[in-house]
Order: sequence, then C-alpha cells, then structure tokens
Amino acid sequence: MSDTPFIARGFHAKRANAAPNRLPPGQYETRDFPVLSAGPTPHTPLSKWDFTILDSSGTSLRWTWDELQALPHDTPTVDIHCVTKWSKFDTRWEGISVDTLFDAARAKGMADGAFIVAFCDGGYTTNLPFSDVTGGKAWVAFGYDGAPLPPEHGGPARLLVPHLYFWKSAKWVRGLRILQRDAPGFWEQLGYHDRGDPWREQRYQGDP
Ligand SMILES: Nc1nc2c(c(=O)[nH]1)N[C@H]1C(S)=C(S)[C@@H](COP(=O)(O)O)O[C@H]1N2
Ligand SMILES: [Mo]
Repeated sequence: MSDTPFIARGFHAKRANAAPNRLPPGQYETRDFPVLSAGPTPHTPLSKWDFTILDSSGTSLRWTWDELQALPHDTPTVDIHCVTKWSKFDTRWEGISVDTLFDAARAKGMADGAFIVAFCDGGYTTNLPFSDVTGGKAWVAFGYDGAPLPPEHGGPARLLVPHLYFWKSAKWVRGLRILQRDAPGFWEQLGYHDRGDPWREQRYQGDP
C-alpha cells in the first residue's frame, strides 16, 4: 500500500512530540485519592506531637510541632505511585525537606547512616536507603492541596517519598531512626521490597 509509510511517519512524529511517559510499568492513572491504612487512624493532638531523629550512637534531636513549623517550608508538586497499581499525577504538598532535618542533626554531631527506618503513631514502620530520603527527594509533609493534611492521609504529618512506591511514605510519622544496616519495616517484613522503585517494579522481596 503506497500510503502506509506516510501514515506510519505521521504516527511516529505525533508520538515523539507527546509528553514523556509518567506512568511506571503496571500502573494506571486515577484522579481519586484512595486511603490505604493497615490499622485505625491515630489522633495525636499537636500539643503532644513531636518529631525525633535518632542515630545509632543513641543521640537524638527532637522538634515540637511549633519548632518544626518554624523551619523553611517546601511546596513540592509530585506524582505518586501505589504498589496496588494506582498512580496520581501532580499532587500538591507542603512540608519540610528531610535534608533540613538531617542538616540540623549533623550540626548537633549526629552521624549519617546507610539506611533509615521511619516510625509512626500506631506502630507502622518502613525502611529506606539514606540516599532515598536526602538530596531533595523526601519531605515531612503536613499540607495537601492547600489545606492541612487530613488524618486519613497521615495528618498531622507524613513522610513523602514520591519517587518510591507510596507505602514508603509513612503516615502519622513521628521520627526517623538512622541505621548502618537495613532493617525491614512493616510491609517489608511481609514480603514487600526493601527499596520499592516503581520504575523498576520493585514490588516484592526478590524483585530486581
Ligand atoms: N502509618 C502508616 N503509613 C502508611 C500506611 C499505613 O498503613 N500506616 N500505608 C502505606 C500504604 S500501603 C500506602 S499506599 C500509603 C497510602 O496513603 P494514602 O492513604 O494517603 O493514600 O500510605 C502508606 N503509609
Ligand atoms: Mo500501598
């Protein structure tokens, strides 16, 4: 057919001009914001809330809610990807960069580590490589879409690590423990991946 090459060229040109693919393998886009929680939503009053960084030598640094709010805020707009296969584009958050917290910890003489475990009200934990929560890639978020983060989505504050599967973004987060060796958290002990990069489909232990 003489016109087939013309059609094929037009099709490829259109594809080349399209936005780069934002959907990791195996995911679909949703406009909803599903709630996924392994237990009940805790309700810790802000007067009793604090955030703690602990290192392996036993040194710790703690912020009250007001002290945390006094730190410089970021307003990242990011895509998020749940391991149950929904992805949501352009979610708008407000929070404190984890770099800001670790800078303060370093200034106090605390040591970096190779891994961290985030811990939460309600007992949830998740482990991450140190390099995945530093370098502008992770936040302690307390605002969503121009409003305080709703409790079902992790308010008053959750970890936000959008470049990894969303189970790493621990809701109701209360602190980060710096470790030299990786220590699996709640879902990781049940078979989910220690890193969880959605672009490499690191869903389960043993995935590349
Ligand atoms: N504390 C806590 N954090 C958590 C969870 C949880 O059960 N408890 N679920 C994780 C999972 S599996 C996902 S997909 C996201 C869901 O966040 P959302 O409910 O705001 O969509 O939170 C993550 N953080
Ligand atoms: Mo999830």
